[in-house]
Amino acid sequence: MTLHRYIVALGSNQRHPRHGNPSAILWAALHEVGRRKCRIDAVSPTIRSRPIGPSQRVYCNGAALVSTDLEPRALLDELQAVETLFGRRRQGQRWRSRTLDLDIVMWSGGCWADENLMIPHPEFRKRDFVLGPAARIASDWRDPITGLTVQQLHRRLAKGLTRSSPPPR
Ligand code: A4P
Ligand code: MG
Repeated sequence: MTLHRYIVALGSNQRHPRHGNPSAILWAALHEVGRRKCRIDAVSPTIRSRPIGPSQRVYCNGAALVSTDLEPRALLDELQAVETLFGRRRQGQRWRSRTLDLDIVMWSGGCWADENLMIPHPEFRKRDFVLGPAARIASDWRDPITGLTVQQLHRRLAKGLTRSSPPPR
């Protein structure tokens, strides 16, 4: 049995009737992930970020380091089950408001690509709301595509060397 390590990005921009505001949702969701064959090794502080895409509501974002023997597809199934448990509806517009989004950013196995899953997450290098939190817990992880560390990617984005969105007002 091999133990794999993952960076998981968390996002929410909608209240949940029981768990409350987006920040509380992220913490409750991590607790739930931790009950599903996953160990939560580190959690970043959460941040508020301006929405990318059609939704108008500010997001709460964070990142976690997860250890598990689950392969990427099996972990994605668990993460999507947690999203559903937290009231996420998948039908309709892409990037609509959501109570919970759990994305796999990177894993210790390098690259993964099939019809349902791509690792590293194809957008993560452009997203301050992913790189900022990830840099707090996994700064020296190396992107297998560019060869740059999370911290280097974050600095490049901050210097405007990668296309990004502005921080929230
Ligand atoms: N999928 C492929 N690769 C991955 C991966 N590495 N991790 C597939 C997770 N899922 C992956 O995702 C659609 C499909 O992507 C999944 O079924 C899976 O098979 P989804 O979560 O169902 O739908 P989505 O989230 O609306 O689409 P997508 O493309 O994942 O959107 P993103 O990239 O998650 O962006 N603005 C701010 N400030 N903060 C945010 O967190 N998030 C989004 C959503 C838009 N704007 C945002 C934020
Ligand atoms: Mg997603």
